Amino acid sequence: MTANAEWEEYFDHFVPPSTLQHNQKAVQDFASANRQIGHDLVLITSGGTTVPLENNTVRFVDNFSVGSRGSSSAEYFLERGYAVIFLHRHRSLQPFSRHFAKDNFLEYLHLEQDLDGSEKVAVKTEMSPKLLEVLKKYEEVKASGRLLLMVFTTVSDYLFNLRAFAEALHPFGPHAMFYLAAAVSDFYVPSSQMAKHKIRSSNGPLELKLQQTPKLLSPLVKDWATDAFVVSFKLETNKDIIAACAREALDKYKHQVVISNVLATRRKQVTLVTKTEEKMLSLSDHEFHMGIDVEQKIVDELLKHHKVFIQEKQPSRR
Ligand code: PAZ
Repeated sequence: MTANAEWEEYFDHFVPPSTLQHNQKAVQDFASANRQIGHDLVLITSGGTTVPLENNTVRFVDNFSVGSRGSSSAEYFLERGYAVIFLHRHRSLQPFSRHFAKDNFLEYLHLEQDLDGSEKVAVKTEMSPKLLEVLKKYEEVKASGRLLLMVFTTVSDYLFNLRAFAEALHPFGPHAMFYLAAAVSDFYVPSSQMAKHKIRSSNGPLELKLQQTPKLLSPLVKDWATDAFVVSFKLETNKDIIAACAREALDKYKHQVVISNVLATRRKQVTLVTKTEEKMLSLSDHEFHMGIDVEQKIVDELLKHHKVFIQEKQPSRR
């Protein structure tokens, strides 16, 4: 079966999200407005996908991804002047608010008495500097109109959105980057084979047979986003096979960059793989403890590649 036929069959199994057209238009408008004022574009995908087991979903298969990579990268792309479409798993980490995700926000606040004796909520003095720093950046980004948030939950919603957004970004050719950090399920249950209602435990043990999700890089590179700069991520748990897996993906799909990472060390070290080079990007222990994000290094390295890519695609504008 061709990649295209596989995809048509996949999409036939699912109902598109009701917001799809509206969201596609929002991406189109956002991208046009930002390109008009010279911003390059990046579509970041972030977080894990769910695979529902029932149409009225109570149970689903999930994965570990919390959206650290995507949300942190979004901040660095914004800092470097990009306009960011942040397609993320509902309730996963988001740029800026990620800095407080592990905290109980009530611990940032206390009660104060106004002059008239009434109570009001105020920020604790010791919490103020961190809040102020992040809030300032967040407000600036909001005012600049360079961040568009979009959500998904299930693997099929993710794929419908990705295809629609890739089509919306197609007119912007090499100025659009795809930064595919989401952990997308390789398996799914076709909706025709899903139970309509909550599966009853009284029926005994549950046997599941999941179908294989077609690889999205193939149609993305060949059909949906033919002129864009595409960066995929490859995660493995076995460090001995990661380099070969990343190279294999690049050879197979012929996109621009694979970023490989190993589950246990992903916060400190990744390898950026292109047709001609392999470059390890890592944090020293000191950098890690200072709270530096490896995503800063990833984004800075990618921007160099993206710049060259744009120049090569549009030599007359050099
Ligand atoms: O979301 P997170 O920060 O917890 O994890 C990031 C990641 C490991 C999901 C990402 O770096 C990645 O490798 N994504 C692609 C996974 C894959 O499909 O191989």
